[in-house]
Amino acid sequence: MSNPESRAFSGIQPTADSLHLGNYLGALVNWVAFQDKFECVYCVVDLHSLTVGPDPAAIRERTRRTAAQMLAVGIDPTRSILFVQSHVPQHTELTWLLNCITGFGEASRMTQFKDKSSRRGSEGTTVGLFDYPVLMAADILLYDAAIVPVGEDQRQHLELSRDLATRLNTRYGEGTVIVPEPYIVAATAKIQDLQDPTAKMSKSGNPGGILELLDSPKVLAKRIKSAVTDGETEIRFDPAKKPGISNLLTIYSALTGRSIDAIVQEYQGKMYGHLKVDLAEIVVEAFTPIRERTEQYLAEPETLDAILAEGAERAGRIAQQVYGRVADRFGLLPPRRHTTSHASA
Ligand code: ATP
Ligand code: LTN
Repeated sequence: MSNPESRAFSGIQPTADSLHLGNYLGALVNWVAFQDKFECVYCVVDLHSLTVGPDPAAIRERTRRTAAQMLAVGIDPTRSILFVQSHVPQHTELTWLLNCITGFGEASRMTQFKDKSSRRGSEGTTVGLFDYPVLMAADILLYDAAIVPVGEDQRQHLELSRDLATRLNTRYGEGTVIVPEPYIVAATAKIQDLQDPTAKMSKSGNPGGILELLDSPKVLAKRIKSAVTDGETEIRFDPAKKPGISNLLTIYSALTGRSIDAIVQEYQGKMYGHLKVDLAEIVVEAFTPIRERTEQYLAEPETLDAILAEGAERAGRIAQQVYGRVADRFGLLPPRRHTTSHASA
């Protein structure tokens, strides 16, 4: 493998049938661009999704669908490694080692855990949910990743990964693992819910408020046309006072590469409806090829599974080596290959 100093790692949970515009602009677009600069490792983190407990058929289906959409947006399996987390057993093995150096209090301070566990109550909260950020740290450290592109919501988890990496290097010697740097995508990539533009567009949000990559053109157009705006008529970028229109302008700008100022200029004196019709066309144009490519991959599950198998093999080679190094420093006796057979002697 080439220079690990320039390796990037990121992961996405297979928790929905379709990814949405927020995932696309906030994560995937960057992941695709990263391929020109780094050696990239991208993972469908199915083990993480078990913490929300979907049914087995759904998780299997969504794992394939998520991978298919990653390929469809331009993750190139000849340049990057694309694989499924549970196919590489070292993720859970390294998690155990990291568990043993993670403070209980430290893990208890994770805000995502606090939010989710307070909603579920202590009986509904699993040890898996508590351990989620440690598994995430294992994902990253296992590939000697130097850079991790994630959304703002993952900043605290990344900080824990860095703390654990530093602790490993202090306790077990420099070079045990690489301390990863987060790459938090710019604020403009934060996409809001179309029905409630003060909340982020989210899988678990309002179904009418999200634009899914796999939605039909008709549904996409309908959702944009019914996006919540405001009682004024002026098209202007002002996220505090005009969150709905500002969100539509952000989407327009991100998908066309044009500046918000130029777009505002163009729509001066025009009605909201006009902006929405044009934006619907832009979104449909951007999503249609992605939907079609995804459908092709899903129609050929053997091809998709072969790509994931190759990805797991390549990922496994790195993971095995890094895990071996860390386990050795922890003092675990390395397993030796069995050469002479005592059993048959
Ligand atoms: P949920 O909110 O249901 O937990 P999600 O829709 O936020 O799920 P994740 O799987 O948590 O999706 O996120 C995958 C990636 O997409 C992350 O890097 C996250 O930061 C990014 N992302 C998710 N929603 C948005 C959004 N509205 N705008 C920008 N980026 C987003
Ligand atoms: N927690 C992340 C998904 C995730 C991840 C990772 C991201 C799991 N492991 C490793 C970056 C690196 C999320 O919910 N977006």
